[in-house]
Amino acid sequence: MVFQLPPTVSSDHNPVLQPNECSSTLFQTIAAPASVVWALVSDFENPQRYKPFVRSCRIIDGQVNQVGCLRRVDVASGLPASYSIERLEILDHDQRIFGFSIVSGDHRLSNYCSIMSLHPNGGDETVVVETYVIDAAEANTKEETCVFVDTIVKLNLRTLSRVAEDLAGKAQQQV
Ligand code: A8S
Repeated sequence: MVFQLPPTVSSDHNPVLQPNECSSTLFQTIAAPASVVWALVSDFENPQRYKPFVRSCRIIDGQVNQVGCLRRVDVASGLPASYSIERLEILDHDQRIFGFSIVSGDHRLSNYCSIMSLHPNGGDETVVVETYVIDAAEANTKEETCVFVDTIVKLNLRTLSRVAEDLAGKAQQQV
């Protein structure tokens, strides 16, 4: 069955782009209830729960999980960057929409912002949709920038799927 994006979030995943920006939308189906996936995604202070490159994270400004708060994310060695400062932009528990932007760091990603929405898909399955927008990196084409970011986001989504499915499996065993 083809997944249909609900009209309420359709504009979030179809951004209007400036000439220097590029964007991509990725989908991940997860065999776990949306509540389990949302608990992981909405925990702004703990991206390391499902982002394998994140080594540690802490809130450096504002109140945890309040829109506008900032986190400092330290990433694993071997990457072309060591840290990133990120702002919580959207946290909608009713519609299960989460958005953040990257405001600084020692990486080359400029004006990155991402929005994720979760969609129960019958049974205990969830479809996660993530759309990001970013400026084409200096000295790179839009395609090169998107290939780099797609690789990271796909890995995050696959890990999210595995962690959520593990949690859901464990939850079932306890019943
Ligand atoms: C996310 C998405 C991205 C994270 C990128 C694109 C990053 O954490 C990594 C390597 C970099 O070069 C940039 O959802 C940065 O986290 C893994 C440090 C920001």
